[in-house]
Amino acid sequence: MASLPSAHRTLVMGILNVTPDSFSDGGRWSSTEAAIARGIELASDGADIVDVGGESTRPGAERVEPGEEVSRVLPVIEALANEGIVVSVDTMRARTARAAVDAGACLVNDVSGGLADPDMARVVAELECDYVAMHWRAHSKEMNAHDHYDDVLAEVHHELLQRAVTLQEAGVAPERIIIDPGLGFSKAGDSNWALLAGMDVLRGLGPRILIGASRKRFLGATIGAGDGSAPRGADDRDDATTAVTTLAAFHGAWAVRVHEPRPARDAIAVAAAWQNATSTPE
Ligand code: PMM
Repeated sequence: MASLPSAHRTLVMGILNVTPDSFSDGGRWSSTEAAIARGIELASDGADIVDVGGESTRPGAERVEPGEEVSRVLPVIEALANEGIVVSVDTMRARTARAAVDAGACLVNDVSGGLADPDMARVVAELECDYVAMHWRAHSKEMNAHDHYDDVLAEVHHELLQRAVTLQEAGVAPERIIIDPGLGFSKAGDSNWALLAGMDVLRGLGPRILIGASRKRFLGATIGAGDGSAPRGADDRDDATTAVTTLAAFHGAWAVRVHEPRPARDAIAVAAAWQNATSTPE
């Protein structure tokens, strides 16, 4: 199995949705050939990891049949892994995770943090692979009904801690777990900013934090609404995404999950240069 690159800087996870209906790139890479070509392009644009998903998680999305999910992602994962590309699988299903790791994926990215499939924790423990535990409360159809918090940072921290404990009880090694606050998943507008600002608190759960802000709605609301204008559409949120990447890298994120790796790599280089100059004055 390929392994994750070492993290001497914030890593870039490139998004590859092999779906007809994801919110920003749905349908663009839904054929196997187009998806493989895009995966190779993501890697040559600077993605350290290519994250292959076969099920849309946009709010309101219907679930895809397990067999359909596997047939979307497996040939793509196999082809990219054969090219020497480091691949993760974006799935909530233990069976898909196992098939993906057998096909060459080295990281399971589970937006449900193990809540959607009771077999996930055990299977990940058996596979001995790295695992992203994202904060999640409900499937896409109901997620917006679960976005109330009295103290979003404290509650997300608490719920992620519960996930980490359950995963470890099932045998997942603590150093395998990557924590993700789940921006946009049962989170309305400002809750996302509170979680980004609280990254240091979340790091108490584990040293590796993954941030997935790319093109998300809360960015569109922030950059569009400031002057009273309408929120920006998903196709006009890349500069805001890059701004988040810069700040996330500056604050020590392990990785960012993005649609466009090139500006992310530039942002990470800038943040690192700033940080190095700050910590080692001449
Ligand atoms: N967001 C989406 C899908 N998968 N995985 C992780 N770990 N973190 C995220 O924030 C995340 C994810 C939804 O975004 P997309 O439709 O652009 O992939």
